[in-house]
Amino acid sequence: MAIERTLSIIKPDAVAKNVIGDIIRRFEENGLEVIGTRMTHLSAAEAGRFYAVHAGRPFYNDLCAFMSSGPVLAMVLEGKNAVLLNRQLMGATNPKEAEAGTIRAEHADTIDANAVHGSDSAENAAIEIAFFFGDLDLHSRL
Ligand code: IDP
Ligand code: MG
Repeated sequence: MAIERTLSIIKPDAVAKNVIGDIIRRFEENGLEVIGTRMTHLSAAEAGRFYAVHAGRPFYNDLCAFMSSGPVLAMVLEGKNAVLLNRQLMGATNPKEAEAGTIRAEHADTIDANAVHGSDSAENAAIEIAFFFGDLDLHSRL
């Protein structure tokens, strides 16, 4: 299994619920290391650029409005198989379909307010990490 990096975002709903610590604990307990963090409040335009891959989808405007509705915590996770492992810990996009014990099953209310973002491939992870972080912001302990 390759060592990978992936981007995680704790979305505005989970920040508002004060469950940042619970979410990061799940990453750490499953062998992922947090190598960079940044709390920010995206503008709608910034959220639109981050989710440009979804431009034109029916939920795009609501997604951009939601992602800019409050502060988020972006972080880079590093570890074995980090992209897929993070997706497994997150659970399905729709929390109603998320496996019990996953972050979305525990903390998400709706498909819009679904607690976390996670990169879906190593290629997209590199693009998404560069959206929030520069090389000097990342501190690998490998
Ligand atoms: P993901 O976050 O699990 O990778 P994506 O398909 O990449 O899911 O969609 C990005 C985000 O857009 C989702 O997390 C969710 O908040 C929102 N979204 C996706 N599909 C729908 C939908 O059918 N209705 C409303 N929002 C959606
Ligand atoms: Mg996605």
